[in-house]
Amino acid sequence: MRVVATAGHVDHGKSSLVMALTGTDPDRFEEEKRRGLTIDLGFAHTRLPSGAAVSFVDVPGHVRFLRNMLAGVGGVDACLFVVAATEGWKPQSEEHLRILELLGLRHGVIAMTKRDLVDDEWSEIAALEIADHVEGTFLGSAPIVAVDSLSGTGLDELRATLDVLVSDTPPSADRGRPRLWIDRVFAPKGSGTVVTGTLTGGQLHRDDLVRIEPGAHTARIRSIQTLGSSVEQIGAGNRVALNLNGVSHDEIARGHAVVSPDRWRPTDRFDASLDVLATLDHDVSRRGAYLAYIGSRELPVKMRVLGAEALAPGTAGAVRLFLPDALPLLPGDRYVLRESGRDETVGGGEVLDIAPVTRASRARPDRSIERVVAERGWVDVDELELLTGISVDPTIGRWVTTPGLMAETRQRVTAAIEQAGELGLELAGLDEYERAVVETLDDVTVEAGRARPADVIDPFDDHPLAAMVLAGGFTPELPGDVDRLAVRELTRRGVLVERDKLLFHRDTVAAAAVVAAELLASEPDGFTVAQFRDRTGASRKYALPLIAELDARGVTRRRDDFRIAGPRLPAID
Ligand SMILES: Nc1nc2c(ncn2[C@@H]2O[C@H](COP(=O)(O)OP(=O)(O)OP(=O)(O)O)[C@@H](O)[C@H]2O)c(=O)[nH]1
Ligand SMILES: [Mg+2]
Repeated sequence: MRVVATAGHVDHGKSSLVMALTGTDPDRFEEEKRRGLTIDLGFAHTRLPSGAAVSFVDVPGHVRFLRNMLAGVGGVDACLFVVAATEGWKPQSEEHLRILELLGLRHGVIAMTKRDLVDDEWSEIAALEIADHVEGTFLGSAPIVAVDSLSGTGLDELRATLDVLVSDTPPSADRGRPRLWIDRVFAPKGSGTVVTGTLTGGQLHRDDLVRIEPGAHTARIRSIQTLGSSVEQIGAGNRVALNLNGVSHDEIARGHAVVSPDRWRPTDRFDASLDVLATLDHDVSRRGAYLAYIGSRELPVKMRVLGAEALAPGTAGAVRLFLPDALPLLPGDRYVLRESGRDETVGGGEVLDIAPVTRASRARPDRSIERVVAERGWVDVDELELLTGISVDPTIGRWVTTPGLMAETRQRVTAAIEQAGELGLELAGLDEYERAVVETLDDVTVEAGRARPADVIDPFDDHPLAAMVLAGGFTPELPGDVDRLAVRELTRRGVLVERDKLLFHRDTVAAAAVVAAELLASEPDGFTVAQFRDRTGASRKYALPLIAELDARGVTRRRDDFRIAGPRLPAID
């Protein structure tokens, strides 16, 4: 499906045309019908001659309801631009076109309505005039179809033109990151909360858990409707109604967004490009009360121009916007900026950085991932994806960094390890990314939580005490004046194991585990301490602590007076 928004000056026939094309009157409210004026968004859908489905979002043309128009056009794929042949190009024809351009819209057709009210010559002139106004914009080569929505003249041609538009407009991209900007909220009696909107970015399924921002409300999708029928799942680029469980209709409103949980990082500030409209008669600076329009949301923002005091009409620059609450945004999202005092559209642009870390005086935002990484030094890959919407391969471990920083960190860590010498460098004292770097160093050995140069032999590896304990096998004897410091270091490294005031070498414990496995091979129901003792030749004094160590390691488990296999029992051939 493609979602197409109407656009154009008040009374030029947008709603009448949607009605003529779909059979549905998009003016939903009694007041709209009575006054013949669209106030809020309307929705209708139809199938084109090719069978392709198209959904219309019908917007109001009156300047007083511009905010509703703005709420309707975020997320649409294309536009049906309406100009009445009788009146020609008018202020909101111009403003709507500017807004659609600022939102990055690329596709559309032009309907010249009220063809029946003018003669042929006027019609020709009116069409030329429209072509003049759209020249150089995304509608520059759009077909202009003359119609009379009341009698139906020209509608077949318009339908055929819409079919071409639909096939020329790429489907809304699926980035595995669904987001639905809510444009309506209902609370039908006895059945949860229903929200509608244009789904972009990914799919939603019945029973999915979703989050609603701002506020991080969690809800479950009870059912999904599109084109008037229920579906199990729905993809990007569709008009969708969701029935939600777990969130009350008074907690959410137009402008909130339904998103997949944990795939978004809501933010209350972002850096963005700002294209200032050439028609503005003053510079744009931080002074002024601004409203930003993003998705279906209108919100008051504070603004800072980056790298300049002000931006002149017709120029482009960068700004930092501060929002009153946190929205799920990504680089590439478009916004429109209006000044509420003067009630005029100032410009708009593209979100560049949803979590700026550089001071505003020095920030030079763009969409490059390299900049995001360079500004942070080391970034977790998942974090980077939340920040940019793009998944990249980690440089090392689960970290992304710049080649320069990688080389510098390798150098620094290598130097620290060399300096630590024989005892080694304690890894617990390093940052997580530094530990990841240690693992890539060739001439470094890591043992018992310490890293040391590979050519340095661990003085504790063949410590005389360890050798003595090992030589004692299952019945190690120790001198009375044992070096406690050495014992502590050797047990900390796992070379020796201390139990019931006895010391065993780790190789002896491993041998005991093999004995246990052998015993269990012939006694699958379990073996006794006596059997273990006979097999190892160790007295109870040694056998009991050894078995206790095996139990503690999960090699064996105790059941009554027997030992049975534990999860870590070694395999024997
Ligand atoms: N004769 C004639 N009248 C038309 C045509 N299209 C619309 N009208 C009339 O023009 C008036 C305005 O039409 P709407 O469809 O409400 O205009 P709109 O653009 O939706 O207006 P807003 O939504 O308020 O901006 C109505 O009285 C329509 O009957 C047309 O093609 N021919
Ligand atoms: Mg209307």
